[in-house]
Amino acid sequence: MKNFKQYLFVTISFIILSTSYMFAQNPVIRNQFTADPSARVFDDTVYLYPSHDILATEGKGRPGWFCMEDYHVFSTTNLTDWTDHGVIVSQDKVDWVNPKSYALWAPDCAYKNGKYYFYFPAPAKSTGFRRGFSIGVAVSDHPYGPFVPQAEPIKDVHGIDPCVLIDKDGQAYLIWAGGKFFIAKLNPNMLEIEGKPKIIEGMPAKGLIEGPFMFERNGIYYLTYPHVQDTSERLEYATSDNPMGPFKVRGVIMDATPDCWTNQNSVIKYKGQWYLFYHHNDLSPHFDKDRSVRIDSMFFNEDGTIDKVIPTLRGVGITNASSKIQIDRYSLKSNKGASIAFLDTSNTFTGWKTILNTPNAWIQYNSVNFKNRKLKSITVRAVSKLGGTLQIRLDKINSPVIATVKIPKTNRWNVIHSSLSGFEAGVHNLIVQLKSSGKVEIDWVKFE
Ligand code: FUB
Repeated sequence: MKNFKQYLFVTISFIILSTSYMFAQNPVIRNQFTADPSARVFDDTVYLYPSHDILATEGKGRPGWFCMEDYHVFSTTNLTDWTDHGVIVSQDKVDWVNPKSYALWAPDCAYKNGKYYFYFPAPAKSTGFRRGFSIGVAVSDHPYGPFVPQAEPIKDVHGIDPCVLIDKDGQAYLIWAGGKFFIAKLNPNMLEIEGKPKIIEGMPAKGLIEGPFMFERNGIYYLTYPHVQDTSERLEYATSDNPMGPFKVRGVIMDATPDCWTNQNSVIKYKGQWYLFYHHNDLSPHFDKDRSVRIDSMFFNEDGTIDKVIPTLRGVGITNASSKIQIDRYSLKSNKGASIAFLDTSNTFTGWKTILNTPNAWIQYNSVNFKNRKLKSITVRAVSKLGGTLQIRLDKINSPVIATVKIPKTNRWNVIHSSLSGFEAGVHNLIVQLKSSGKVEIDWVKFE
């Protein structure tokens, strides 16, 4: 009985402590830094297994470098509201991991025969940080854990950034990086490889460092990966008719950016749409080792080629009109007088604000669900030293005004309500325009 009570207490505390909701839009997780996203669909739910960047401090990691001591898992059924299920693996709970390494790099998770297998790279105690990484496995009955780590890493596998492909015939493959990309069949127990690793042929000779991801579509095997063509990583893809290769490089999925040296990726199809998960340093603009996961839609052409994905702040998913709409994650904005800034530069996790400071400046946030015809008012959280007037429109900048919001003259953030009328129920693009002179800063907008 005592054990049962203890079990109940631990389980309830786990649920209360670990279930918190994230914001929608890019970046998708805003309560911590997340990188190297491996997204997987299990039972119609999307699970996100990212790395977890933290800031190195004295005695904890190497200042100025990546620092990662554990992994969280997140889930969603609408790509908009994310639940953080808490820590699933941490370096101090894995026997073979060097406890001083703080280098739990890019992971992946796979489902096979009723179990979930979480693969993660880390420097082993036996080899030391400088001698390279091993790859370990933790096993669970559920995609959100608890995961039990194996006592030893996978034999004969040395490198980083594991990815698992389960082929149509059920055969599982482990793919990983180590200067080149490697592949090996996994044994049915998912804990050992069959034979020796094979180098994946056909890939660029230089600039291939990390992050391979493999999936199959219409009989074509796609290998997507970061590649340093010039000075930082861009995302490319290669294809083959066999997971073991050889592969042929086909093109660029996402251009490199100067702000964040790394990029990493995974690809899923969810509810009929393909999505690219990648990362950027949105919440840490001055230090690109603290990254954040983003999602954008990805499109295939009829011949199987992939269109380049243009990174957006808006991200994916439909936003409910009655939720706090973060219009700073905009789809479009006027060339003049509209900008974005952090609400609090000393704590970027508080998010961003929109600044409109020129008459007629506007910002547009796409795909808002106004299906509830009973919506009667708009609420805006805003501040304006001189006061100002906002006009709200749907879909087009010259469409009828559905609400006018007067922002009072004050130095304090205010929540202002105004009436709403004349809109058609449906999914619309929301436009917020400044109709006065003076500066208005907006945190969020919502409809009731
Ligand atoms: O997150 C640490 C390393 O940086 C990953 O393993 C790489 O893919 C790169 O994002």
